[in-house]
Amino acid sequence: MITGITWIRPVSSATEFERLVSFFSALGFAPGRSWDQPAERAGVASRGRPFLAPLGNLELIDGEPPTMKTHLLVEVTELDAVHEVARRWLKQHGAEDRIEAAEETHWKSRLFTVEPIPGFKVAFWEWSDPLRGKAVALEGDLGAEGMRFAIVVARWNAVITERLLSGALDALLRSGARREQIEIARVPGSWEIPAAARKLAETGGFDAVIALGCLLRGETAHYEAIYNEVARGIGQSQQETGVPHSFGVLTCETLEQALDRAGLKGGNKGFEAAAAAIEMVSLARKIAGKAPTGAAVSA
Ligand code: DLZ
Repeated sequence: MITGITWIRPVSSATEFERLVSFFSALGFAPGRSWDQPAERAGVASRGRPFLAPLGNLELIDGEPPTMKTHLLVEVTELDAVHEVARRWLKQHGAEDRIEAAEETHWKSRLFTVEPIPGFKVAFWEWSDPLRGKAVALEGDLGAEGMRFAIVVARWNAVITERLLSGALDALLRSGARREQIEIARVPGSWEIPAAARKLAETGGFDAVIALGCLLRGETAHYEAIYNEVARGIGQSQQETGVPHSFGVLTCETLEQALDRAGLKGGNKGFEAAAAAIEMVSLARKIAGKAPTGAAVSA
């Protein structure tokens, strides 16, 4: 039984590797289970960073139309938003000229090609027919231009929470938020997050609140009680203020597990929480835009 396809893309240097990891992360690919093989085991050190997509397929092509000369073809929704993220990434890496404008194809879709590193072309495309290939659903985008965020970060286990904060800022700034539109509030521990989150939400000055903390079971008396209360408090603040709150409070058995989720093997949950916040603000705005005249939907 065939269960999946993995397209292996060897790279020629560590720099190229880091660049591609950065590029695909910026584009919003979900990270898979990464691996690092020490030299002692296989004679040469190696590492892998998989990126996941909901669907994959192998397509053999005869005749090779020009658009198929790329090395990787990625189907997306919101092509223009993806183009903008890719363009910004290239600008940051001094390679603005390695992206093409999106163009119509002969197969009822739009497509653009980008070259994150010389010689490696990736094409992103979307169906032109709005109902084809797209989820028939309201969905938030990942563009954060013009959005205002409050981040509440606990000082307890700062070695973890500072990493979550860096991840969250990275996600917001890379998605187009401006630093002056991000307020950071520090609280002693996770227990204090809900109260601060609520105060910030109630000011009306923020489109979303991002909660970052870290509870370690082994080191936290009444771990379950604290965790439940923190989760409940953040949820309650979200429901009662109507301001989206994203949940970036790690609950781990050990410090090692927490480190994995704060930027090592398990991605960065601060980054993910910030991305969720952006998406929810965008979704709220779309829902507000759909409301019939006179209906009260607050974004
Ligand atoms: C007291 C405490 C303990 C034991 N463990 C943690 C933890 O793992 N993570 C965390 O964010 N905070 C912890 N705290 C502190 C409480 O959240 C709170 O700040 C204090 O009890 C003061 O109210």
